[in-house]
Amino acid sequence: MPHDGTFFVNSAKMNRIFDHISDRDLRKIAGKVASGMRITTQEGLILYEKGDLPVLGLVSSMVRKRINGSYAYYNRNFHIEPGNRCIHNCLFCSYRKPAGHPESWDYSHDEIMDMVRAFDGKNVTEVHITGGVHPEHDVHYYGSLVEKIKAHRPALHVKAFSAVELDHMITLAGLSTGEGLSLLKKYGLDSIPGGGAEIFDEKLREQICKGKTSSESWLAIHETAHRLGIPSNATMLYGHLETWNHRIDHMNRLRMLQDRTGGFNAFIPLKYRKANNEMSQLGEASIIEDLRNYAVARIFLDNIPHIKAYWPMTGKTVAQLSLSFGADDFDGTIDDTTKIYSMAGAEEQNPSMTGAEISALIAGAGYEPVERDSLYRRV
Ligand code: V47
Repeated sequence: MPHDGTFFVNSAKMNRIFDHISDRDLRKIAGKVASGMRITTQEGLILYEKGDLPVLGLVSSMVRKRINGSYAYYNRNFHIEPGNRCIHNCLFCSYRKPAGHPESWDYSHDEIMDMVRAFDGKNVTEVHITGGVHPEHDVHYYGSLVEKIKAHRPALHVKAFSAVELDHMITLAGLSTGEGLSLLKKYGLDSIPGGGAEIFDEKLREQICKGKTSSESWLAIHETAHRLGIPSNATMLYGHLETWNHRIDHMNRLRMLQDRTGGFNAFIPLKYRKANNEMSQLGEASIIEDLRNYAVARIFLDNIPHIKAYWPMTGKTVAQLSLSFGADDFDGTIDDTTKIYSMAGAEEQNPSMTGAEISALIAGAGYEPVERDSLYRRV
């Protein structure tokens, strides 16, 4: 992990800078973070309640620099979304369509393999596979898909299936979580994306995605994966009905799990996007709140190495700005292969960037672009 250690050595100097923070609580938290201490849930809440952009930018950048130096990462990836039929009916979702709907799709293994072959000869390193929770397809069905992809392109990292998809496909086959994940690992699954976490508070979850995989199960699936040597990501859907307390509670459950396993690579705040779903009346969080949220996440989650600004969801400019509020990862080149956020009204209707374009955005914000693989090793 690159870091120059100056934050510890120069903490007296930092404390002089902190004298300019007028709020006493924020000044105390800044000092604590500068000396490398973990903040409490109460202090996390204070950051949300009182932290303005300059203070949160300063404090989150200390943590960012300690963990990731001035590097900002990206990879060369593409997505496959096998289908958008789903057994769940989450109110925030613009993606799910019933079978027979003009906007619904359900690709066969052959069709999916054609999508994989379309990248033959292109230097992508990762495929990200997620979709709706199909009523009938079990872990053997998806495992054999992973096996075919790996047989065709062994070096391609397969990051696939949110915990919610895993929950259903493994249960359908009558297996335990450990058995199902071991099977998928044998077939070639390399890591698990962070979707389906939404917001862990049980009451709120009941309101926005009733009946979906519980918070406890989501966490248990990731914990089991980590213990089997399968790393994963974690997300948080924000900017809907939740309070700052709910966000801190969500991140605290992730921080506790990460203390036990160390298996999370990245945390990805996902801003609720309002188009074409049943919560549109709520509107969307402001860009200022997006940046504040990246910063609090970076400060609070001191044990998750990377904070991802998922640009197809944020848009390019907010992703670029977020690098000064704790984020250090842009996700990847995407190549116009995902519809989840375009269907929910994101600015990027056909998300696609070259490595050079991402590098230019990163350099333009004053950071050093690093092409990474899926495990954050330099390519
Ligand atoms: O779980 C769905 C979210 C997630 C909306 O691990 C919405 O690298 C906002 O998890 N507004 C799926 N968010 C996407 C996901 C993801 C994306 C990029 C990278 C990684 C990774 C994971 O999308 C869902 C849900 O929380 N979502 N609808 C919406 N209207």
